[in-house]
Amino acid sequence: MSATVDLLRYDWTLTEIESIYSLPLPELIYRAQDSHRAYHLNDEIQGCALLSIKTGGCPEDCAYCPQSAQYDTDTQTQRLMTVEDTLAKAKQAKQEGATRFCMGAAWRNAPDNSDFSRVLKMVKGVKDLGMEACCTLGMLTDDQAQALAEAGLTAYNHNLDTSPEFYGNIISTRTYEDRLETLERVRRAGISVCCGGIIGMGESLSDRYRLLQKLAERNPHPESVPINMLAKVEGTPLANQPNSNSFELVRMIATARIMMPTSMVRLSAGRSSLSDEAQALCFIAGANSIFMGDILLTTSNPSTDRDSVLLDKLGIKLTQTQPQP
Ligand code: SAM
Ligand code: DTB
Ligand code: SF4
Repeated sequence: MSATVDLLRYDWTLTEIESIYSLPLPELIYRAQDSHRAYHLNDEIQGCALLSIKTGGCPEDCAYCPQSAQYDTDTQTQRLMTVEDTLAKAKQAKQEGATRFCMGAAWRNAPDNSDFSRVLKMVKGVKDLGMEACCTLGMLTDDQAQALAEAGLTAYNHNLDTSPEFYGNIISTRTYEDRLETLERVRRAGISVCCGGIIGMGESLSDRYRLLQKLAERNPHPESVPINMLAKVEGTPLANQPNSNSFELVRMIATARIMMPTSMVRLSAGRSSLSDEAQALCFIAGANSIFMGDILLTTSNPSTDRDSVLLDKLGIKLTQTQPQP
């Protein structure tokens, strides 16, 4: 372990976080690299695939989300996919180099009916392919978390999205506390936690520091921290937000990397609006995972071909083996 990487910390103060985030960029990158190299390979990132298994018609009002039934977007509502179609997508993703398969459903909470049993079958099937299986289905009960664990689920994605203070500007239909409870249930069931947030929703710098503080105060840290840049979608209340600048994303990633050095930091939504150079900076700042494939859940993402050209140019390869989550 590098001398400058101390034991993991859960008590970062806002002043400390601010002073890291606002370092001169070369110094910030230097420190992020130091943390990154202590726990991760520098020439490898994980390829993940994302599939929307149930699309649109969601009763929640998350202001960023094209799948909320409360906004008039172009998203076509689709019922839960079949196990067979889902596993065909997972196989294809594996062939394209993904080692983790994430299934997203536009639900307020996971249902207690045959749809949930179907999701359990999907999880088992993905694991049988030798891939990590991740789900994001909204809020969970203890029993549902336990059932997902028994089906072999590797990780559950449930984001804090932003600071507790800004949260109410973005979502009114469920509370920050609800989210923390689901995260607790996931942890108690022994499933690894994937939890991150979004930048570019009109939040202040302090809101970003608070988000990072709330993520890093969790003990253990979330094993996986997706950092999303808002994908602006026509019809959502955030459609006309100004573009965030890619250096802010780089700073967010680097700060997350320094505060949670052992976690996977995932460069998630927003990649299609980044230049090759900005993506390279994100990897140098400690991002070690991307979503592969033309679409995320409903919005666009760079093609696998474009990604492989970029990774070749950077001398970075996709992880071949299943890393620990
Ligand atoms: N309905 C479930 C839930 O919200 O927990 C799961 C799916 S939801 C789409 C998963 C996450 O995707 C959200 O918490 C949010 O962080 C992210 N997300 C959704 N729409 C986004 C957008 N337009 N831009 C960036 N991130 C987005
Ligand atoms: C996460 O933090 N980002 C992914 C994953 N978790 C589920 C979702 C991004 C969604 C972007 C908007 C869309 O494509 O609909
Ligand atoms: Fe529904 Fe999830 Fe979209 Fe919120 S983010 S509206 S809960 S699908």
